Amino acid sequence: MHKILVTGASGQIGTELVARLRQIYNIDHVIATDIKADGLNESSGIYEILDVTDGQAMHDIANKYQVDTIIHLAALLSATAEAKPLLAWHLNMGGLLNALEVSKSLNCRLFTPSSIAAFGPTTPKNNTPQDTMQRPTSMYGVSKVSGELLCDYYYHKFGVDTRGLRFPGLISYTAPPGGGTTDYAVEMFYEAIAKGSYTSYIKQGTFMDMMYMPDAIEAIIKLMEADASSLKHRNAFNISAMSIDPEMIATAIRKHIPDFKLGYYSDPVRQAIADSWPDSIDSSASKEEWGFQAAYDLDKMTDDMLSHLASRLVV
Ligand code: VAH
Repeated sequence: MHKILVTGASGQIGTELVARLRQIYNIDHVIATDIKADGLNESSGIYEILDVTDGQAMHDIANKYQVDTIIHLAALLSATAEAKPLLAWHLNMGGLLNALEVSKSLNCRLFTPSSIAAFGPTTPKNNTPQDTMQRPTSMYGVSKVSGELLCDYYYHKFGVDTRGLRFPGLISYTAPPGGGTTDYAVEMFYEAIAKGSYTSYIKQGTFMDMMYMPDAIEAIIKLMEADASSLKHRNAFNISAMSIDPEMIATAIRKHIPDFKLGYYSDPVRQAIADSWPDSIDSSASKEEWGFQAAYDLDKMTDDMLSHLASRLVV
C-alpha cells in the first residue's frame, strides 16, 4: 500500500487529486502539503505546511511519514511565470530538484507534471508527436522542458522511478486555476452560470488541448500504477482529451444556456503564449504504454461542469 506525499495540494490539480487518493488508499497514507495554511482546516486528513524550495523540510516530512511516492505539483503556471520569470525558475526548478533529491535519498517514486507548454513555435502544431522538437519560448515552458530532462536524468543516472505527463489545459469546478493561459476555459463556465456571458482574452480560432480534471486525476494514478516494464517513455507523456477553441466551448454551453454570449478582448501576453503551443497533440504513446483513455469529451464535460456549478453558484 503506497504512502504518498503531495506538494501543491491546495492547487487546482492537488485539491482533487488528494481527495481521490484518500478514497483509493488509506486516508493516513496521503500526506497533503502546501505553502498555504488554508488547507489545514479544510483537509480531512494529514496536512503539513511545506515550502518546496526548502529541501530539508521536504526530506523531513517525507521521512517522518515514510512515504514511497512523491507527487510534486507545486509550481507557477504560464502567465504568472511570464510576469515573474526569476521566481518561476527558482520555484519550478528549485522545488523539482528538491523533490528529485528527496526521492533519490529515500527511494521514492516521483510524479511531476509537464505540459503542452514544453513545446514551442517550431514544434509541429497538429497531432504533435510524443518525440519531437521542444523549443518553448515561455519561462514556464523552459521550466517544463528542463524538468522533463532533469527527471529523465535522475532515472537514467540514479535509478529514481520518475514519471510525468504533458498536461493540456485542465478544466475543473473544485479549485479555480491560478495564473494559467488556459484559465479562460474554466472562467467561461463560471461566468456562464453567474452572468450568462463571458469575455475571452484568448482569440476565436486559437485551438489548444484541454482535459476535464477527473480524467487528469485518473491518468496520474494509472501512470503511477503502471508496470515500469511497459514504459518506453517516462518524462513526459503526451495526453489530451480534446482540441478546442473559445467558440467550441460557447457552442457546448449554449446547449444548456441558449442565450449565452461570448465576447473577446486583447491580452497580448497570454495570446502569444497560447499561439506558441500546439493546436493538438498525439496521445498514442500514453494509450499504448499504460492504457490512457479519456472519459470526458467537450459535451460530457460541459454537462458535468454546468450542473455542479449551477448547484453551487446559484444561491
Ligand atoms: C497554464 N494551465 O495555462 C496551465 C497549463 C497547458 C496549460 O500548463 O499555464
